[in-house]
Amino acid sequence: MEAGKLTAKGVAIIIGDNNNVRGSLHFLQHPNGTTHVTGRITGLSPGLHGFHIHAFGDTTNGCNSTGPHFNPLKKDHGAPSDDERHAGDLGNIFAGPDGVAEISIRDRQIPLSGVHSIIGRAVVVHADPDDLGRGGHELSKTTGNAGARVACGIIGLQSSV
Ligand SMILES: [Cu+2]
Ligand SMILES: [Zn+2]
Repeated sequence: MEAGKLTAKGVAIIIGDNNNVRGSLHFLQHPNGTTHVTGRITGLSPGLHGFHIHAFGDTTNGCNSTGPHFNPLKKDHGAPSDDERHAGDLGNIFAGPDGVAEISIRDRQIPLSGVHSIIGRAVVVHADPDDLGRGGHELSKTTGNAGARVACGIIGLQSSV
């Protein structure tokens, strides 16, 4: 973000790996450091789906090449409200019976500028609920045991004008 500019904006187009999941997400970083993520994803199975920022904006092998959860502070997986969490841990999104998830998430650990910027990384939607680190599964502290990666998109900078 350039000096004097109050906000930064990002956008990600979400596309499914071998399924009909589609969507778009907008990212708006406020001057106080909070980033607001909004958007709509369709084609999901009803219920909760793990929702994360993964480390790499690389979809050469579909969503599997986006790497692990974005974790610049080397912490364990957790809930968005936890101190012990990956920066990329945004919890779950909820799809209604129609398979549509309306998203509005505010978070302080996903800036669009600076050394921990999420620009150029990926948003990933999972098949299963994220257990927020509390499930007692061997994957709870790394991935929240959220299952397969059903869709993803690379976060790009968007014009602030
Ligand atoms: Cu994930
Ligand atoms: Zn995580």
